Amino acid sequence: MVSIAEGSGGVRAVERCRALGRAPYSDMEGGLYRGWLSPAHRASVETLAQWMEEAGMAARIDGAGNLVGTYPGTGNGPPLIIGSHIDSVRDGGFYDGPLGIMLGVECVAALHAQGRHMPFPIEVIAFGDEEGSRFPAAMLTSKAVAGLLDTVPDMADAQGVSLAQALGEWGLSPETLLAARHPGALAYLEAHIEQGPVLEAEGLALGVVTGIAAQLRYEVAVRGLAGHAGTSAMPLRRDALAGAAEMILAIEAIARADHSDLVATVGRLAALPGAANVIAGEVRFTIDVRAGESPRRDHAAQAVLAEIAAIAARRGLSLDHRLIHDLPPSPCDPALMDGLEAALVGAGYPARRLVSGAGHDAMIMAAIAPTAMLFTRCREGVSHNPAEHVEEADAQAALAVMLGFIENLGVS
Ligand code: HGY
Ligand code: MN
Ligand code: MN
Ligand code: MN
Repeated sequence: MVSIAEGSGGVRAVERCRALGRAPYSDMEGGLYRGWLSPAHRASVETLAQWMEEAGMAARIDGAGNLVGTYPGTGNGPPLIIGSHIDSVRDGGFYDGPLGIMLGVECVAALHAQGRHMPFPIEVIAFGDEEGSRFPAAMLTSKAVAGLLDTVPDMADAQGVSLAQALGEWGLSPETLLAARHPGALAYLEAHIEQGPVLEAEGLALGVVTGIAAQLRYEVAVRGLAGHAGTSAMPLRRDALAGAAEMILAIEAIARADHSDLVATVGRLAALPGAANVIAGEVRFTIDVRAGESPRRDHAAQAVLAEIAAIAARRGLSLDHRLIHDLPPSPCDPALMDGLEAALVGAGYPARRLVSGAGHDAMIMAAIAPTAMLFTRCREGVSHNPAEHVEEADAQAALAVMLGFIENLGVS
């Protein structure tokens, strides 16, 4: 049994998340932001590669800009992949993504410290794009690894930098992105902060994820008539921002009325031209709809689209929407869930299974491997926020359970 010194790897994993989170970034004044292929991503990967090599791994950048650490096994079969994402939302927290990567590195460091190798290789992958916070698509780098990308979307970031150009700055290209497909894995394990309040509310450090909710995400454009704020009589206006405001409240009302795990969010909005004395002629916003099953997700999305179209018609506005993200629910593997739960109970923690409302790279990696996810407690359920917080002791507990899981996998 791989034992870990008390208060070691888990504490270091949290400290390293904080260190990465505080490193100076050129992408954004103030809050933490690591966009895929940005200077901040590059700085993080260089640091992370050193930590991987200290843990006994060989580290390399794949064709998608992911950092892949490899630790050999006594056999050369398909590897256990332990991964999560290194990118962040804008003004995000330190742990969403990096915690799962650092704990993967600590698993290997514990094995390496004892000169141990499992019957299978272990790979730790830091995915470069899970959040979709730089380019208008998400999970592109785990999709590349899972072989789910047929073409590379022609898209640019908010500064007009194209994805092809950003790849080129790393010596990569759309061709290397498409070629980043992984040959296949024994299993995929992702440790992640829960990003919700359940474990904390029940006084639990850890939970085993049963599955990940289905997601739909749209970009919407509402167009009216820009006009003078002082001379345009109210009844004659076609105010795109007032219309968007009514739509956003309608979206919220539809989700609230469902009284289920259905959630709908408008997280990004831009009003154009954005001057105080000009009636907004155009508003662009996003809609994110999620539920545990696809039919309820789809039904709610259709209700939302119908309602905002009715509001646009009433107000003399035009409306366009574009689907930019569509993920079905992703169940975790029953045998791996049992293995994770056995390791949890074996380490002295109560078994608790829960669904993930947040999306994860595990949804994508399920295309090439059975998946398992381990949640750590999240203070006050706050995430996608600089106040996001993980306790070192919970990270230490997660590490002990992950090592137990790896042992179980090694003998299974
Ligand atoms: O949106 C999500 O659920 C994840 O944080 N990408
Ligand atoms: Mn995440
Ligand atoms: Mn996230
Ligand atoms: Mn994720």
